[in-house]
Amino acid sequence: MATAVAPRIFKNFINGEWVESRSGKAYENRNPANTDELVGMFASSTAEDADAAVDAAKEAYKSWRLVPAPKRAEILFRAAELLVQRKEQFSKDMTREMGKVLAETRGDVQEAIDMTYYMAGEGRRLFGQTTPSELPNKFAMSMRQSVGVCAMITPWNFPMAIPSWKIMPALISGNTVVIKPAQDTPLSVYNLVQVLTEAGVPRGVLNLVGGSGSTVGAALTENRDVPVVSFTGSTEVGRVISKTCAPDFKHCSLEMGGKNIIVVMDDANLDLAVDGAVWGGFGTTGQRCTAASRVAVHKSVYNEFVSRFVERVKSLKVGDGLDASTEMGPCINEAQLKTVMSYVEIGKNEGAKLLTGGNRLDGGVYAKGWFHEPTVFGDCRPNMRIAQEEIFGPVVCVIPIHDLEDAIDVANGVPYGLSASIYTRNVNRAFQATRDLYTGIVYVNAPTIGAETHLPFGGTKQTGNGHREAAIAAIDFFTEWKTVYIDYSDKLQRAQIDNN
Ligand code: UN1
Repeated sequence: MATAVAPRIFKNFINGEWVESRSGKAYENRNPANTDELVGMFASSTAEDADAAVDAAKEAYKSWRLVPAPKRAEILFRAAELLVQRKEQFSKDMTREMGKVLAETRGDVQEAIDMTYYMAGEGRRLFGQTTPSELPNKFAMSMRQSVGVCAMITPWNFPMAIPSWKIMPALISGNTVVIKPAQDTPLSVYNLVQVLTEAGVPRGVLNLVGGSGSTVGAALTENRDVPVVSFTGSTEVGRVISKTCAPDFKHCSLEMGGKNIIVVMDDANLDLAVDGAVWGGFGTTGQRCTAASRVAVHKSVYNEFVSRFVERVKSLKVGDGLDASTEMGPCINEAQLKTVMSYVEIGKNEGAKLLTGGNRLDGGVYAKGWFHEPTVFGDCRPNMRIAQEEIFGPVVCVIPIHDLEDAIDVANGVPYGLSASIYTRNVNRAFQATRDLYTGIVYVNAPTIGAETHLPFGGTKQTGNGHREAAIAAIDFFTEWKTVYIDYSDKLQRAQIDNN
């Protein structure tokens, strides 16, 4: 549909200025609930744009690393306050480009606010240790030091929260940043960068380069002036980034796929478990790394749980996330919708029982969007592809289990290890599951989603590469330890040799 107003063009932000890409090209960002709506045109950048941003960040690092951390924190505090003021507008922008419902985009912006305040607070901590030396008249301490230019490649499902998980700890630690937002959701990162700039982040400290992963992302990860790379996205791309970073020993943090599970035991509060499975499975249209795409249910409550769960899922209202009555929005784009549809076919062919959903929603209010019915497969075997592979859409597999040991085997029997949950009223089982679930996050009597910014976020196995985001763990990634010994004895003292 032709629009009377020319679409807004969003440029790159390099060295404190909004500049066009050297390619002179821009791509369209459209609303996944209504593809007639053009959110804006965004720079389609080249490798040279990425390199220019790295050069700016490298230059700015010289002075930014010397700004006292409490002063850096003041900028972050101001940014957090601007985010609070603009929360509603930014949430609407996000729903328009990403599709998730307004309540959830408000949550996403809130998560960025929380992270910004939290990391601002770290500006007056960033603690190291002092400890007695083993030798007399010698002082020993450890302190954190910044690393340099950090490249960030961020996903579309949490368009502001996840960039904030990376930008805020990097900045408070004294690093500079080049961020490449997901092509589907760049506006939210523009909004975040705008706010940080208004709050006083100096030129060159924070740079934004839009475009594809294969061009901009690759250029950033290959650039030898980038010692730190932080990526959230697919395991497939994470593996490529890991290999690119290896020869130069770049610090590389990867947050990747999940195949998370909710375990429902025979003593669970079933109403609560149903609430959790609906929210965990279909919140964000199942497009969370933490989505509860598997629900393992004790055989003695299986039928009861399944009938209540399916009834609830059938009643979910799918639609435009800006409509207050909508409970589940569209898939992010056509490719994602097609992935979902292909997994529905895979599930049927594998013999899983389609209990509800299974179709694309088309026609009428759905005609212009990438909508899919919330879908539940029952009687799934744990080794089915739909129960093993990350779908990243509104598809939940229900798996019958016999006891806790069986549940834990099923839970751990996937290539990923992000989040797991158990519903039980038995404290022994709760603790046993907490101990034995090999994931980065465990919930008891709550779904697999709902991580808070001051606790570590990340996963085991093919979900990650050992790092964690958020919390102090993020500071650990964006700094290096420096151990300092000061000998004031005025003589040579040999550690391990002169101390007996
Ligand atoms: C993600 O799943 O991609 O815990 C991030 C949660 C959110 C973050 C999710 N706070 O679900």
